Amino acid sequence: MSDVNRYIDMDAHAINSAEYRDACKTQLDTKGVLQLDGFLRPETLTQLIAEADDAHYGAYYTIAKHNVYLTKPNNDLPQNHIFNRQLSTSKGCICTDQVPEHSPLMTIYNSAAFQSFIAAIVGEDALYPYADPLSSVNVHYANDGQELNWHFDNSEFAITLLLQSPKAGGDFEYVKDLRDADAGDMNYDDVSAVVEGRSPVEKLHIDPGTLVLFRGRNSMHRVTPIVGDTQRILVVLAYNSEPNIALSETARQTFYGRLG
Ligand SMILES: O=C(O)CCC(=O)C(=O)O
Ligand SMILES: [Fe+2]
Repeated sequence: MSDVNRYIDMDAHAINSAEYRDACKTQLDTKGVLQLDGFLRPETLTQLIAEADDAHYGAYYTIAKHNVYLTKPNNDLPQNHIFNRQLSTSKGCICTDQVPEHSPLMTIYNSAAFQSFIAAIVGEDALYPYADPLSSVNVHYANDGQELNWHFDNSEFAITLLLQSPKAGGDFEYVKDLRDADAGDMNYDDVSAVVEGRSPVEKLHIDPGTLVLFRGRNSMHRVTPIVGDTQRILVVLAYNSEPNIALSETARQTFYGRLG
């Protein structure tokens, strides 16, 4: 059994099969999200939760104010314009250099089979890790009352692995293709309607062990406030389509509280 097959349930998820890759790509393209239930084997999940619990003492917690576009305010627009509306996000995070070297997370992240599977689905020739020591593999922790507010990601796509669900709340909600970043279309009206709760959104029902891949650059998303004393724990695996790219110093300082 290959190393990665020890951790990923490759009977249920034939990541090396062209047919399976096609089906996953179709799901991502039509729904904006690919959800693979039971991606991690149960033993892997148990091990990863234990590792995440052990590393939690070193988590960096932030409360950030941001607009949905994750940009600076524009003083030419009114303060109450959706572009300038400040939302609040709070969570804790550990970085790649705090994940144990022999963790299944690193094996999965560095696996040629896994990278080739993801590249095929998102339509890239190859994927590369971040050049800085922090940004490739992150573990997020969210406690009672904490939430990840509405936003569009800077990166084209994101991969998450849910390790632990809270008792209630902590739901991933999204609206597919709400803007067109490349065309410069911010879609203020529809974005306002979603943020103000006037427009329907999609909600994912995810159990621990599930892989989610989504195109967050144009699909606005959030995680609703956690309810209860069980932490939501989630892994984010991040790649670039070019080698030697580091996350910006501003972003590292904001999200991780350090540069390296
Ligand atoms: O916590 C999640 O499920 C989503 C994470 C996310 O949107 C992000 O890190 O930008
Ligand atoms: Fe996001």
